[in-house]
Amino acid sequence: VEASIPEPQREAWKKYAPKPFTSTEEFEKAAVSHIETTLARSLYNCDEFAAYAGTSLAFRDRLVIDWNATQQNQTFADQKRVYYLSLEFLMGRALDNAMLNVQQKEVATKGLADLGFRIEDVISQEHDAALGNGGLGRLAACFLDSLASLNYPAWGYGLRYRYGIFKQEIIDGYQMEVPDYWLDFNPWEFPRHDVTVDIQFYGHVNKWQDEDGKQQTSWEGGEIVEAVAYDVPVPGYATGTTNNLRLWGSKAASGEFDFQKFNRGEYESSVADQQRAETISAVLYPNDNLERGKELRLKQQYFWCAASLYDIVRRFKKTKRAWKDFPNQVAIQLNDTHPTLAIPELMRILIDLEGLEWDEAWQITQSTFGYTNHTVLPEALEKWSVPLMQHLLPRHLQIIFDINLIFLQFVERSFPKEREMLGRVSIIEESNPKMVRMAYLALIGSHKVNGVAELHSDLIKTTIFKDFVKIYGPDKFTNVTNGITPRRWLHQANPRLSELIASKLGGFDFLKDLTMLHKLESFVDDKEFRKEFAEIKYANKVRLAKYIKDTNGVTVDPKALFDIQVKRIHEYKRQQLNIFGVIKRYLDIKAMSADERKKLAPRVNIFGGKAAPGYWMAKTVIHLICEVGRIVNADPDVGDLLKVIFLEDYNVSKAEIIVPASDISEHISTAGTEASGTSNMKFVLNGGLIIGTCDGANIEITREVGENNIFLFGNLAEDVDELRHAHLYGTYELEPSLSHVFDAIRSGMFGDAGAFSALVNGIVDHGDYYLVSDDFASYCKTHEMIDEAYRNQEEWITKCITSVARMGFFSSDRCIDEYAESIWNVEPLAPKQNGI
Ligand code: GPQ
Repeated sequence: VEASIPEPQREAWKKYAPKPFTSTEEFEKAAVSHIETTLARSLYNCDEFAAYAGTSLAFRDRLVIDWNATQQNQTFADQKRVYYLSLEFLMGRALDNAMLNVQQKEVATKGLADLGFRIEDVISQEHDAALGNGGLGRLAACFLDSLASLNYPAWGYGLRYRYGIFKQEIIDGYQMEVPDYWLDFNPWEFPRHDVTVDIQFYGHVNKWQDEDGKQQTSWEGGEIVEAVAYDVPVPGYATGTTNNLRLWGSKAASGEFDFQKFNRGEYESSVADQQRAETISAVLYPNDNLERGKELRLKQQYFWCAASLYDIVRRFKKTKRAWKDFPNQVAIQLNDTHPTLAIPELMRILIDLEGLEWDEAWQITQSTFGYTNHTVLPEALEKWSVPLMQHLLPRHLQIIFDINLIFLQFVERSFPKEREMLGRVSIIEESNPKMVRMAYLALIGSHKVNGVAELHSDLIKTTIFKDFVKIYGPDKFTNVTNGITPRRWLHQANPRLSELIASKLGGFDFLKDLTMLHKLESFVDDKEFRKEFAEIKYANKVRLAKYIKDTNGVTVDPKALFDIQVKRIHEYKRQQLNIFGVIKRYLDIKAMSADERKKLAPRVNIFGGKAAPGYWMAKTVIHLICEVGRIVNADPDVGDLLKVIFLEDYNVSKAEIIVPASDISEHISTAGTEASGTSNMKFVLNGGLIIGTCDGANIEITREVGENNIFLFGNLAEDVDELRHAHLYGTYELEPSLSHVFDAIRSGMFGDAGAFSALVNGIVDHGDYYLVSDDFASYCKTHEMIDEAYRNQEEWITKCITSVARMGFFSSDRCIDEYAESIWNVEPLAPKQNGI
C-alpha cells in the first residue's frame, strides 16, 4: 500500500500509462524502438534474432499491460482463485502464441515484412521453454491457456529450471543428451527480486508448553535457501485476461551467515554455498512415468511447495479474512503427487505458525486441495524414504505420521473386522527402509481425486485406490478427461485449416467453443471444401517432407501415407511394436515380385521422442529404429515404398510441424497403461486418423468420432492380467510372424544383433510384459486395413473431415470448466478492459 502513487499524482500517471499498439505502423515503431534502445542494435546490425527480440519485446509490452490490469482486477474482485501446482510446464514457444492470442499476428506479419523479415523465420528464432517431460507438462501448459482464455482467476506455480529437458542428438544411431540452457535471452519472464521466500531444510523440532499450557511446536535450525519469483505472463485468447505463471528460482539466502563467512575470509566456501543453493532449481529431472527417489528431487519439491504456499497464504492474509474462509478463497490443484508436500506444509503453517487446532487445520487443508493422478504404473508412483524425510523435513514427517495415525484410527473404527486393510492403506509402507507413499497422502489430504480419462479413472478405483473407495465412498473420485488447447494445436500449428474452418463457420468463434466444429459435418460432401481440406493436408506433408530432407537428408514422397509415432520412448507405449511391424513390412516387400510391389501403397514411418537417459531398453528401441532406417532407406528394392525416419529432439515446436502432417498416427500402448494420451487428440483435430488400442482417451475418441473412423486393435485392459499370468506360467507361443521378424534381427540384418538381444529376449524369454506378441498379428492386420482404406482417397477424406467435426469434446476449455465446476468451485471473472 505504501508503494502506491498518492491520489493527486495519479492523473499524471494515467495520462502517460502505456497503450498497446493497434496498427502496423505502431507495431513497427515499438519493435524498432526496442531493437535500437533496449537491445542497442541498429539498422546495420539487425539479424533475425534481433528481429525476434524486438518483436517479442513489443508484444511483451502489450501482454504486460493486460497482465497488470488482470492482476489488479482480480485483486479488487477478491473472489476465489485457483492455483495450479505443477513441477512441469511444457510451454514451447511464446511469441507466435502471444501474437495469435491478442489477435495481432497479421499486424506483425506486415510490419516485419516492411522491415525486411519473414515472420516464420523470426518466430523460429525462439528457444522452446521446455520445462517438462511429456504429456503431464504439456497438459499443464494447455490448462494455463484455457484458464486465461476462459477468464478464470488462476495462477500457475512451478520451478524455474536453468536447464529444461535435455536436447536429444542422434549420433551414429544412438541418443546423446546435451544440456538445454535456455535462459540466455528470455524476454517472457520478469524477475521479482523483491518477491522472495526463505525456505528451510534439515534442522530439528522443538516441542514445549506455553504459559497457557498449550502444546507448541517449532522447526529450528538447519539451512535456509532463498526462493526468488520469476513471473511469466499467460495471455488468454481474444480476452483481456492475462494470468500469471510464477516460477521459483533458488539462490543462497542473503543473510548474516555468508556475510560472516565472507568477512572471515572464507570466500571460496561462501561461493560454494551459493552454488549449492542454486543447484536446487538447476535442472528438470528427465524421467517420464518413472520416479527414482533422489534427495535433490525431494528438495526441489519442498522448495517449490513451501515458496508457493507462503505466497498464497500471504495473499490470503492481506484480505484479513478468518482462516475458515481459506477454502472459499483458495483452490489448489496438485498435478500428480509431485506437490504433495504442500499438504503437510499447509498443516504446519496453520498449526505451528498460526496456532490453529489440528481438526480445524485439517478441515481447511482437505477442502483446499484436489489431486490429479496421471498413471497406474507402479514404477511411477512416488515413494520417499522415511529416513531421508526425517533428515530433510523433520517436522513434516511428524505431521505425516499424525495424519496417518488419525486416518488409520478412522479406518479401524469403520472396518473393525478388516485389520489387514490397515497395512495396505497406511501412508507408511512397512518396508526397509520405511517409505512414505505420496499418492495415499495426496488422496487423504484432498477433497477430490481425479483420473484423466474415463478408463483410467475407473482403473484407479479398482487397482491402486481400491481400498480408499471403500473407505471414503465413490464420490471422492471423479473423472476429468484431458483436453488440448485448440489455439496452439489448431490455429497456431495449422493456420490454413483454421482459416478454412472459419470460412465455413462464419469466423473464429469455434476456437473458444470447439463443439461448434460439428457444423463441419454438413460440408462433408461439399466438393470445394473437400478439395481444400485435402490440399491443406498435402501442403503440411510437403512442409514436413522438406523438414525431413533438411534434418535427416532423406527424400520422402509427400504422396505416401505418413505414419507417425511421436511421444516419449517407453516400453508401455510400445514403439517396439511399431518398429517390428515396419520390419515385417520390409521383409514382405523384399519377398514380393516387382508386379506385386507396384500394387503397394507407399509409406513413410516417422518416429520421434526422447528416452530417459538411464532407460536402456528405451535407448535400444531408438537404436533399432535408426538402424532399420539406415538399411531400409538405402535399399533399392524398396525405393519409395517404405521410408523409416527418426526425427531428432522431438519437442513442442517440432510437434507443431509434425502433427498437422500425419495421415495415421500411432497410440498403441498396452491396454490399461496409458492414462489418457493427449497427442491422439491433436492428430485427429488436425485431420489425421489414428491406429490405437482400447486405452486411455482413445476409447472416448472412438465414442465421439465413431468406430468407422478409427483403427482399433489388440487385447482389452480387462484381459491383460490373465495374459501376463499365462505367459509366465502357461504354455507360451510366440506369434509366428513376429518370430520371423526376430530371426531377421538376429541374422544381423540391422547391424550388430547383440545390441538388440535384451529387447528380443524380453519378449521371447521374459514374459512379454507389454503383450507385444499377443497384439502383433492384430496390429499388422489393422495396418493392412489402413493401406486398403487409404487407397480410397474419397472415403479417407470423408473419415478425416467427419472426425475433425466430432472433436469438440477434447478442448482443454471443456476440461477446465469441469474442474472449475466439480472440484474448484471457482467462477470466471470478466476482464475490466477487454483486450479487443
Ligand atoms: N504422464 Cl505419471 C506423463 O507425461 N508423465 C508422468 O510422469 C506421468 C504421466 C502422462 C500420461 O502418461 C498420459 O497418458 C497423460 O495423457 C498425461 O500424463 C496427461 O494426463
